Amino acid sequence: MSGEQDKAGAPEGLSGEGLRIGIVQARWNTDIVDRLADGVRRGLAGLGVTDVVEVSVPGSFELPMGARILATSGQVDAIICLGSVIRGETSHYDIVAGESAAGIQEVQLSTGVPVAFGVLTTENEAQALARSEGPGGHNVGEDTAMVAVEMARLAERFA
Ligand code: DLZ
Repeated sequence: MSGEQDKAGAPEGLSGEGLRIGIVQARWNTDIVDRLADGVRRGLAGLGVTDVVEVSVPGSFELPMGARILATSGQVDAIICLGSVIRGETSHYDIVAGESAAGIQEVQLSTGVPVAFGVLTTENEAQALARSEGPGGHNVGEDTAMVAVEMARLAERFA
């Protein structure tokens, strides 16, 4: 089982000042996704990011397309995709979760714009709530803020 000790820590002195970060948010399970977005905003603010562009898409399946639109616009340094896919009674869960993850990876590799994966894929709502907590708690959105800033800085260094 994974715990806090498995999380990547922030590199020394990481700062997001001057970066523009895009957030693409799915509108399925909005109660959970809104909590993730709060975590992202907290994380970005803590790293000094003040320039944030926020858009939404219907569901997690559309996150890769939303990310591609932002990535190819040339207007953002990194993107964070947020969604919550909760297992139901059909195989839809696997399709939506798998396509979302594969599509997001494809967008960042093909465009060169970092895209952080902030999509919760859980068995139930309780698991999703436990990963989208308020200040001081576990919030995957907050983690992705650090990922987006770190990867934007890496891309910038070798541009
Ligand atoms: C259809 C669907 C289902 C069953 N479950 C979810 C989910 O748990 N989380 C989510 O973000 N989206 C879900 N969707 C919607 C798909 O992502 C997509 O929006 C539709 O299939 C239309 O393309």
